[in-house]
Amino acid sequence: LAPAPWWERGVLYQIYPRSFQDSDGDGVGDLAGIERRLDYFVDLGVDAIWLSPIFPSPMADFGYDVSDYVGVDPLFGSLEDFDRLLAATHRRGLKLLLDLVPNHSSDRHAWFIESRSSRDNPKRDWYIWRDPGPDGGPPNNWISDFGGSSWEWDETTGQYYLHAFLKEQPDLNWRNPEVRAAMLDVMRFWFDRGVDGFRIDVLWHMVKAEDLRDNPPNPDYRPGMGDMNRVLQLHSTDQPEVHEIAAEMRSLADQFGERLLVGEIYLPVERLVRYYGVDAPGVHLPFNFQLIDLQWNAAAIGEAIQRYEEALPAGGWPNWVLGNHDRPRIAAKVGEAQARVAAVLLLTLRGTPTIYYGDEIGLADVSIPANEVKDPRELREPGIGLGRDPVRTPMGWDGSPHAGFTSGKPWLPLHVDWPRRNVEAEIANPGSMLGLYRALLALRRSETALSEGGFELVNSQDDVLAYRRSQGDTCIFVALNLSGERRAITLPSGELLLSTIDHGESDGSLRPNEGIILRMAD
Ligand code: TEU
Repeated sequence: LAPAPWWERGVLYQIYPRSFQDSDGDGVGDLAGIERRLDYFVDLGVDAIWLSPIFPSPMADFGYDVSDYVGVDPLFGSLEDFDRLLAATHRRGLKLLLDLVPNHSSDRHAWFIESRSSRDNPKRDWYIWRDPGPDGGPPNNWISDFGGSSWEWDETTGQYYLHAFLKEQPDLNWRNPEVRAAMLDVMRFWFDRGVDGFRIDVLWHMVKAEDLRDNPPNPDYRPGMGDMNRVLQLHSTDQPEVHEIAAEMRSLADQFGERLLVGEIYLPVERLVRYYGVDAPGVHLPFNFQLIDLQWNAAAIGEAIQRYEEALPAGGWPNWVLGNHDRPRIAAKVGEAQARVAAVLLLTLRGTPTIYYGDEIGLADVSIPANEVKDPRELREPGIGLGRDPVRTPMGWDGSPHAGFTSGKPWLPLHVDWPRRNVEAEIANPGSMLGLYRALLALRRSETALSEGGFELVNSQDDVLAYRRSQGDTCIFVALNLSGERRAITLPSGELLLSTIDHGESDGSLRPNEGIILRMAD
């Protein structure tokens, strides 16, 4: 049997580069800063780092608006800095993934500047241009993820262009073969440099229904849900042809050996798993956001795990994640004590886990004073909780000013408890969140049943999630109390390997917010 590829055994770690480590005092993290922290990942025990976009960008959406796909924004460094970071990453046996944003470019990208210059420009059809609808307004009722119509009127050429996100992020026309070829060249450029793979931004958005017909209204829409939810994104996303693109990207990646493609896809599981490949292999890991989206409840999570495992196609490898730069942090969602249980869940389920930077020190959402808000999403629809700044605040490293993140003024405020919630302080305290993550990652490495073994759900009732992970003669038992109260449970006999709380004498029950891992006696 061939050994499993690195990304099946490994653990991914997402870095939001603006907020990880600054090296030049401008208050914004950069590549040289990340390079300085590489040993942190080795000590933590993760296998790969994924960088949110580092390409040149006007930063209307903090790098998810790319104006040059084959460079590095000066804010983060240079291409030379990147090569140095990549080499240093590889020297430590770590992998590095970039965040490709192929659905849309910046409106300042040379392609779009050409495209909007005239109706007969050769790049006109690289983006999605349409005449006004019958009433003289936008061509259809599609709504941007950041609120308002998805269409922006362009005075010069008298047409509208489509943007699923900000108007500064025009959607590329992936039905145009030149666009496909250009973006595959971009991937080739980075693969040639040695990048180990990509997280692909909004993969499910990349192809739209050819006739651009209206989306149906959302029957569950209530004011306060965010403007984008007024209609269902039925015709603007998840079109059959998107799988051809995923397959093209995959076949390119495969030419470079063991490179990884992770697709960002927010869809129900049955549609999500199609991104493993329909007629040909698709992405290796269609991101599984269920732990982010679901209610934190043993029955719901147990059912979701089962459904997901059953829905996986042959050879499809699962993956799990608790948070990212768009969604509330796990510690904010379930509280700090329960976030420890969540960490055990993430790192003991079957599948590749992704850790969002800062979750391992127990960072929660940081409230941002109104006059310091940076996220365009919050600025467009203020006050309904869509803002993402709270989950993008600087990492806390030590007790020095600004927690060692920067010598200047951090671009977003630090969490208030940084003097004790920081890497240095938590390393000194094995009972800390970081201590727990390190113990879990070490255990996952030594007990291969946890990374490679089979999965069997044992219980998901009465707030307790329990399951077995087994490989050969080894059987690991995981029991998680998802409530803040004591819960009775029949524990198998075996050796206790880990508990989320300092374990006293076991009385055969789980204490409030307790998660345990034991190796079953044979
Ligand atoms: O996010 C895509 C995206 O659609 C999410 O905002 C999603 O709608 C939401 O979390 C689901 O409830 C990606 C990036 O991660 C995000 O930062 C960018 O702003 C966006 O694409 C545009 O590139």
